[in-house]
Amino acid sequence: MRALRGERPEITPVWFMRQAGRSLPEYRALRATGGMIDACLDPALASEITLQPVRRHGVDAAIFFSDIVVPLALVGMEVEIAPGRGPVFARPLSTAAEIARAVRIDPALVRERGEAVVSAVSRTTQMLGEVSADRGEPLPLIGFAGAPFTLAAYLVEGGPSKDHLAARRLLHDDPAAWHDLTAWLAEVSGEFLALQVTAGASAGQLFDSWAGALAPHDYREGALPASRAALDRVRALSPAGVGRVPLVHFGVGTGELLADMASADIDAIGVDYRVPLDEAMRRVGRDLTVQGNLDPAMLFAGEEARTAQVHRILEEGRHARAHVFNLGHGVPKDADPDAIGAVVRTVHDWRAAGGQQP
Ligand code: 1CP
Repeated sequence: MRALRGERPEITPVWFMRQAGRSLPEYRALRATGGMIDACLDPALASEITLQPVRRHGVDAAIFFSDIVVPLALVGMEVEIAPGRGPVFARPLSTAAEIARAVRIDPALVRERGEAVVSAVSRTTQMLGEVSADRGEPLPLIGFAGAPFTLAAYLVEGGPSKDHLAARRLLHDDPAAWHDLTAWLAEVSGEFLALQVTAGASAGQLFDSWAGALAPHDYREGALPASRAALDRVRALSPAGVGRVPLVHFGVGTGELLADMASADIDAIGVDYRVPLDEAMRRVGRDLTVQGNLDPAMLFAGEEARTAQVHRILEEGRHARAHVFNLGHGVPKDADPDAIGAVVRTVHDWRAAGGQQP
């Protein structure tokens, strides 16, 4: 939390996107039966899964076990997370008429029907307090939501796609429908993140995983305004001062978008593995904390190569006011959990190994 707020703690903190999930045998055991969305809305299961990587890897934060499409399920959209594939919608929003109908759904339903999310978050923060009783301060829970563009990419297409062509097409073909859709998604997703923060999450991350599919101009016109609106929904809860909830903005393939993404009211910028952190901060051009950015493929490399890359990234992270170590995208499902734990130790031992001299 101190790093997100801009201090530089003696030890660089580390967590991993997708640290909970299929890379862990204990996760696979718990998730052997039942659908993914049902699991997200089961407070006992969701809190236990959130804690699994904390216990195993010794990371410095938990990320709430849920999914970016959960708020859409809460407002009544028929969505399933197909194993090995991702979110699939029974009725994609591919026409202006379908969009016009969908955006009449009241985003407040996320809060009204989100009791399971509230209960999962408060259960999780309580469990985190217990596992970190000897740390002086409780381990933070990071809440999250999907950015409107990334959610629209699934909704318009009806499921995962490689190039998000249907969404990009709608953006150009019917800017008014696109605007209505993303403005509505900003409220739905902002409400989901606000719900987690109100229930006790310490920080929030907006995932715009597929923003890198957009040219900078289209990102600025067609995606950023709705992302700002989603973040502002959370910011309105704790505008400034000690109660300010740090917000992280992350996307993949966003080398050309970093300055625009950083222009939102955020505390940290998440950088994928394609841009070195020092170069990323040059592009950001303002004083933010940086988060990232080990190539997830390095989890499959030999120890020597992996350690060298972790050290390089820690050095590059010194160009920002503070650094939160992470991967450049999520943990791959077949990653070796021991490699993840080894990265945590390398990050935590870096100062002792001669890095970050005063
Ligand atoms: O049944 C399963 O185990 C399915 C795998 C899985 C898991 C573990 C999915 C399906 N979602 C999740 C949880 C999840 N999703 C988390 C939890 C916590 C953690 O990080 O440990 C988070 C933060 C997400 C967010 C999410 N879902 C994103 C943004 C992050 C990213 O990876 O870019 C996206 C794009 C999704 C959609 C999604 N959900 C699941 C899959 C396989 C996908 C991606 C599909 C695609 O490639 O389009």
